[in-house]
Amino acid sequence: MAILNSCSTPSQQNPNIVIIYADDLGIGDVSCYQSGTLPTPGIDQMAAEGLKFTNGYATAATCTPSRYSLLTGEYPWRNNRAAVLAGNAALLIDPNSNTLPKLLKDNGYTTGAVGKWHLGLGDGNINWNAPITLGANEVGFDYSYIMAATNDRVPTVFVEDGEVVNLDKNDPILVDYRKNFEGEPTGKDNPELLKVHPSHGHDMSITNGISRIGYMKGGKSALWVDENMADTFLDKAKQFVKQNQSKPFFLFYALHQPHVPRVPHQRFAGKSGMGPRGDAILEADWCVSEFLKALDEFGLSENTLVIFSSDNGPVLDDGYQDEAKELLGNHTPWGNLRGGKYSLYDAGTHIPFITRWKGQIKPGVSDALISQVDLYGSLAELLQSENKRPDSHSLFDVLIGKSINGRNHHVTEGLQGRLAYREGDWVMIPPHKGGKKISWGVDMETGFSMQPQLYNLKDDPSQQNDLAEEYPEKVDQMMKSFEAIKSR
Ligand code: NG6
Ligand code: CA
Repeated sequence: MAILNSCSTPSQQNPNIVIIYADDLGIGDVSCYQSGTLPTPGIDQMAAEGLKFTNGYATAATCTPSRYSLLTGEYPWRNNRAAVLAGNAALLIDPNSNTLPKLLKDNGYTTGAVGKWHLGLGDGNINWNAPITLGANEVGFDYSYIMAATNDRVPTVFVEDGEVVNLDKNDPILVDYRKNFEGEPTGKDNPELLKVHPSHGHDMSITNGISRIGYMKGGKSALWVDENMADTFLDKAKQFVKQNQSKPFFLFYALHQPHVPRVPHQRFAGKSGMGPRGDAILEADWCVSEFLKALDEFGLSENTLVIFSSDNGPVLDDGYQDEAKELLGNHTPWGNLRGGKYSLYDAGTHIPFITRWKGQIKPGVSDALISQVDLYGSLAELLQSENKRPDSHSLFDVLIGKSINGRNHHVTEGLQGRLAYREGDWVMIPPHKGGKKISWGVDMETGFSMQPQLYNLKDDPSQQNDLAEEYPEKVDQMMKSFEAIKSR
């Protein structure tokens, strides 16, 4: 792989790798993809200095499966446990499997994970009051500072290298996803204790005036304050870079915004005019900008490949009354695409995807089809290591803008493991049983239909014209290719 400048010497170290990964951020939420409504100057600047992909994909329209793919290079539906996990679910990634952080570690990188995890911890019977021996560190991260699951799930604590941060051993944490602990308040029974109210679900244990999914008791000194979460993760991310700046490092910096509950710091509250969802995006954008500033200050921007993306598409009401829909105005988080989080339509997985490596990536736009599942194979290519993951294509030249030959097909996952298949500009959604709209409070199309659907994204990015009846041979051909990939 010829990635070195003519002035580089062969002994130059490999670039640092940083993945900044937003949570539920839509392609239309980023102003370099769709300008005019919500300004994201930090992400825009990264795009202006790097490569903006117009066909970048997550593998799934929900979090856990997308993260699984990104960190393993394997499609999530090959692992039947890769679904949205509870906060007490066991570690999803097999510690003996090939992972992106292990690949980098094996090639001399120091590896770190900061932010949202949502890939399970422990063996399914986790004791939060003892060192957790199955987690981020066991799948290849030398350092981890993570939220246990999601910001709307208990336990509402951070875990650093397998230990709950600030835990008082005399106030142990108990977690249960089926029943409450006697005498503990819940959002359902004690709405008077809430500052943010649920719209659906999210009415169980209360932390920081916000009820969550799941029940917990204890751990008072360890509970997070949502308003400070962005600052905490940013500090930890910067610290990791500072401490490891003299050797190659890999950082997975997983932002928690704009996933619910959207509770940004006071500095951002009310700033977007779109309510907490817009404010949380401004905060996320600020985090990106501050992080990139830190890279500059450490003199690392010319030696660091930064990849920015989101785990799935956008959603408005995802379970809290935060006026995301009411205050949206003309803003369209899904851009001109159909669907969003949970959906098999394009906006479920067609997300912002930007790479920046100053001095190496020529600023521009790439229309190449690329998926987060390709990061494993592409970085293996950079490191001249074997790509041990057949789902992951080796697209390093595409990632850095030296080639526009991306993948020509991609499988995406919606709700309940249901899949869609893209090939070139075509998307074929096989027949799936189930309602056309999500059955709980989220206003979102599932993409399910008993008939196969066929769309041409080039002519019809909004997926308004189902061409399946007009092109039955195309449906057949795509169904065969899709089945072949699935059974590989
Ligand atoms: C759903 C939650 C939603 C969100 C999602 C996972 C309810 C009613 N809804 O079950 O709020 O947490 O799971 O989001 O509980 S993800 O981005 O982590 O996949
Ligand atoms: Ca998500």
